Amino acid sequence: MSYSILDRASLPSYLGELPDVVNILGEGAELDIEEVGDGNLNYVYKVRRADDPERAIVLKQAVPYLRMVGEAWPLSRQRMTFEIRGLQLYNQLVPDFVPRIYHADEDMSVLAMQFLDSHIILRHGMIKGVVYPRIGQDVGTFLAETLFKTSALGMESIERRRLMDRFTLNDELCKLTEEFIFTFPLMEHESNYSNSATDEFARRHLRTDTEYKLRVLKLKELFITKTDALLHADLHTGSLMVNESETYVIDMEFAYFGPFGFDIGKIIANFLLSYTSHFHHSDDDSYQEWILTEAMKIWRVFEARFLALWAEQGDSAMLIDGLLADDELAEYKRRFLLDIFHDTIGFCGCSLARRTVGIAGVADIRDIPDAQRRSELEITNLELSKLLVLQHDKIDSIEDLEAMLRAFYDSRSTKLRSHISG
Ligand code: ADP
Ligand code: SR1
Ligand code: MG
Repeated sequence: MSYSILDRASLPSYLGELPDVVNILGEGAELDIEEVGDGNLNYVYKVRRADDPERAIVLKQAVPYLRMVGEAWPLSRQRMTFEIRGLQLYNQLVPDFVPRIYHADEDMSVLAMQFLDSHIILRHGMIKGVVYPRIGQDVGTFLAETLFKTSALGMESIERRRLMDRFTLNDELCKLTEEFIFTFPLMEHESNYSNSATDEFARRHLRTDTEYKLRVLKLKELFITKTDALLHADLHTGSLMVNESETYVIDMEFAYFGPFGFDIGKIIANFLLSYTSHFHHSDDDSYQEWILTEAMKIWRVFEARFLALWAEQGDSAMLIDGLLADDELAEYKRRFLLDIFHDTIGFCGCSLARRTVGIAGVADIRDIPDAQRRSELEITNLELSKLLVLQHDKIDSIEDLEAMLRAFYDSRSTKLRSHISG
C-alpha cells in the first residue's frame, strides 16, 4: 500500500483490512477513535470498540515532519521502520516489557499494537508522586537483557553485523540526537528554551566552560562512533508505561547501535530531573528518597544481570573459551563494567542539560507556571549536569555516585524547599 496519512475518518477502513486487528476489534463494529499523541514526533490513536471498550488497539503513524514543530520541519517518516524493527526485536528479547505487535507496515509507516489500558506514562505518575515498586528492578533488567544480547559479548560476529545493518540508516534520528542533545544546548541556538535566569546561568557557566564543552563533545564522539549494542536511544520516563505490577517500554523509533551507557544514563537523568522537580511538587523528601533509591537500583540491577548473562554465555564475537585465564577474565569484566559506568554518568549529565535548556524539556519542570521557581530548579539541573559531566570518569562505584548525589542535593535542599513553606 502506498503511503497516506491516516486520520479518524480513514482509520476504520484501513484497520478493517488487518486480520489481527479485526480479531480484536471485530468486523464492521463502530469504533471510538481518539488521537492521543502527546509525544514529540508522531500521531498515536487509541481505537476502541464502541460497545466493548476493552477490545482496543493503539495505532501509531509517522508523518514526514516533526510533529512538535509542524510541516515546517521535514523529517523522514523512515523512523517508523526502525521503531518496527526495534519493537520486533524487543518482542523476541524481552516480550514481558514491550507491547505485542498486531500489524507493522513499513510502507505506511504504521504500527498497530497492544493497547496498554491500565498503564500510564511513568513521567505522569512520578509528577503526582506515585510509587512504582518494580520500576528500578524492571528497567535494570530490560537494559541488561537488551544491551547484553545485542552486544559482541552476547552474539556471534556475522549474525550481529547483519543485525546492525538493519539499524544503520536510522540517520535522521541519530542526527536529531547529535544536535539536540550534544550540540544546541551548548551554544546560543534559536531552538533552545528560554527563561531569563536560566539563560543567564547557561551563558555564564555552561556555554563558556571550555572543559565542560570538550567533555560533552567527547561523549558526542562516543555516541557517533561506538556500536556497543542496540539502543532504545530515547529511553526517558515518557517512554515507559507502568502500573503497580508491570513496566512496558514504548517508542523505540530512535533505535540504533550505540554506546551501552547512553540508554542507562538517559533514564537515570530523567529520574534525577524528577528528583529536582519534587523540591516543588512534594512537601518533604520522602518521594525523592524513593526516586534516588530506584535510580541507583537501575544501575545495580543492570550490572548484576549483565554479569549473570555474561557468566551463562558461551563463545561470542568478543570472547572464545581458552582466550583468557579466569583472573584475566575477571579483570576484563571489571574494566568493561567500569567503562560503561563512566559513560553512563557522562550521558546522564548531558541529558540533564538538554532537558533543561534544549527544545525538548520535561513536563516535571517545564509545566511549573512560575518562571522564577522554574529557573531555580533548572539551574540546579545545570549545576548537576556540570558536576556529572566533569567528574564522570572519576566516579568509580555506584556507592560513590549515590554519595555525590546526596551531598549535591543536601547542599541545595534548604534553599529549594524553603519556597514551599515561604
Ligand atoms: P512519539 O514517538 O510521538 O513520542 P509515543 O510512542 O511516545 O510517541 O506515544 C505517544 C503517546 O501515546 C504516549 O505518551 C502514550 O500516552 C500513548 N501510547 C503510545 N503507545 C501506547 C500503547 N501501546 N498503549 C497505550 N498508549 C500508548
Ligand atoms: C527535536 S528533539 C525531540 C526529542 O523528542 C524525542 O523524544 C527525543 O528525545 C528527541 O530528542
Ligand atoms: Mg518517539
